[in-house]
Amino acid sequence: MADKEKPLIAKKEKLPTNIRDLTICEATAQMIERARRDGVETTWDRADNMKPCPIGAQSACCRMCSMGPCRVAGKDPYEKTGVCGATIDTIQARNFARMVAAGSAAHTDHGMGMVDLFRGVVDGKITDYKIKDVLKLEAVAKSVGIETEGRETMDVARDLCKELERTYTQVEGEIPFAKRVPEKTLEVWRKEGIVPRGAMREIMELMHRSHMGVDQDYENITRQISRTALADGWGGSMVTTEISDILFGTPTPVVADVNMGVLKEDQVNIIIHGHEPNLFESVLASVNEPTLIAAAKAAGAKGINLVGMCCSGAEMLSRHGIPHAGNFMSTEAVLCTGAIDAMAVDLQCIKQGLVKVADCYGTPLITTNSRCHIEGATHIDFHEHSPKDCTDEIVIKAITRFKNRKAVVEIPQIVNKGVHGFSYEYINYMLGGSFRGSYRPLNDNIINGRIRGVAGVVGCTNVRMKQDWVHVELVKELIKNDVLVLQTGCSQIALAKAGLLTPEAAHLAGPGLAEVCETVGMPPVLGLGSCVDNSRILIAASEMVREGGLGTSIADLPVAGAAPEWMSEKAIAIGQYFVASGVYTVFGVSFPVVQGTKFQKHLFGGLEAKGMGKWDFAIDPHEIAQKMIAHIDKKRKALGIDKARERVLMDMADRQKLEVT
Ligand code: NFS
Ligand code: SF4
Repeated sequence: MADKEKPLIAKKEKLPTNIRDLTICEATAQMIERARRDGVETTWDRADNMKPCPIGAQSACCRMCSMGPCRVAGKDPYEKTGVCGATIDTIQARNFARMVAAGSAAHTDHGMGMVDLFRGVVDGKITDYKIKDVLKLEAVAKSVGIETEGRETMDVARDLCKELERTYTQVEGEIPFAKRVPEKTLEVWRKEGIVPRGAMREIMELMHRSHMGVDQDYENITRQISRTALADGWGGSMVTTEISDILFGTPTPVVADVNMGVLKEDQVNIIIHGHEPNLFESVLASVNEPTLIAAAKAAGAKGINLVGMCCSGAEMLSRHGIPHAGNFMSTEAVLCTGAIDAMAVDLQCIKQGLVKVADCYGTPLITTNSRCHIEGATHIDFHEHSPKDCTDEIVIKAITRFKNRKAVVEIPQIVNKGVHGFSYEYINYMLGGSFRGSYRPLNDNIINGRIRGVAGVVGCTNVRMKQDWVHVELVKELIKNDVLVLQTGCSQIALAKAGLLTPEAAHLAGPGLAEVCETVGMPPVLGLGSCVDNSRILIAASEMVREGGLGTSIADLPVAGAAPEWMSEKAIAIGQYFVASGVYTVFGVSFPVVQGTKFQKHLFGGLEAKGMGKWDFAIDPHEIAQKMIAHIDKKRKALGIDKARERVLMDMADRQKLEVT
């Protein structure tokens, strides 16, 4: 019998009617207003007409075979089983498994593409990209045991490429970056039998085991769920980040503009939205082609304005300071400015609804990746061997649209400056100084209590939540309580728009964190890049363990994670690899389990008992903050570094004060 507790879903059948209740992003609100005026349908309209299925939201249905689909929801989910006899726990675990498999496959396939690119560069078959960061190449090579002393860069690169390929294709043994995992954490994984062999193998096995009539023990299924997720976090995603840094440069802090005001009425505006930096890097080269700049000028434009959105946008923002127009929930809205002369997408998080909106405003929507065609969009295939064939054409299409612009242009004049590009390496340097780069000062500040702990606040924005609001409220409360916040993905953009990625935002932090920020000159909220760059958080956590004084495994650290507005399967994969790595992780919106079932309890506590982290769930940002801070304090106590300190609750006056900043 399950506990009779409220289901883990936000009760929102109808969306609020007031646009200001849909989003706190002023530019997006202005564009929703315009879409309504223009009779253009957006996600918000569709969400209003689509009540989320309460059975699906709780993962209480199975459609793994044609004796079903079977629904086992009800007052007591143990009263009924599927036709084959599958229990609620088996059904939920299998559904969760498939989400993790899909999410991990997304990051891992992206990563494998990066290995293909790296191999092409190393073999000299791809000439449009080069190794840009030799220091990073050597550091990564050393971290997996490759000799670098006195060797040619290309020789090291060749060995590294071969070694990293194992992350994907190896069938036996441990993935290369298992070497980076703190020993105690690795011990837990070995005991559980969840050290990933190779990502392809783990994803395949997880798909197999979640097939009808195979693994029907939720605990055993969870083992393979963890193994697969770890193959993503410490494998697919981490390799993606490392190779991207090697080829395109490791980010260092850069001042950049975010929000729709980065669009320019008198320029050719090109938006790149998606996840693969190789496309974006090539478009960057194309927009700097003198012939194309001349063509834009001949068409009457002052220049070409390249702007990013979503994750590859977050990467380009971090690496090169390329302006960013907004996160996932703003991709349709930005088209409503009428100012976009081309939107090129690669893959992941691309709403099919973009086609119609782009059409309404006469914007060419261009797909570029063979994995992602969209009916009604123009497809121009992108190849690393001749990338400019595709990207030059995108620019030409944009110039043509600029020349024939018919849509009335309305650009919300909002720009938020911030500092982005805090890689793991830079945090090392920033805190330790160039001569003794280390995490010692971070650990010391945590031990002496100036910094209470570290939180990763990441992930999507979701139409079922007031866009950006949960992220912003949560982060404000965390920093006010001296918790240093690391960010990636759409969440980072939400906070950038709220002005928190600036050193000046230190005045919103508690006294201890503010002091550290002011001494170092850093913001209290550090932007690390895209979602695959969550691997930078894993590396930072490992380094905190290695530096000493904060326990012996990641599970000992006073750290916590959250994805308060998550929507994609990738987010579930990320959450699971953080949990399996030892991190307490809180998700919002809804959680795909029935409250009170054995599987839910296993995720929300059983794994912690085995030395890993645990999942938790809350919708309200202040409740999420409270849970994260309580966990951080619990860990501080266990480490014996808890000083009597009160949790600061934001009162109304505080909140109003924050709202105007
Ligand atoms: Ni992450 Fe990036 Fe954004 Fe969510 Fe989608 S863009 S990979 S999944 S929505 S943060
Ligand atoms: Fe129903 Fe079992 Fe088939 Fe799932 S696998 S649909 S529970 S009969």
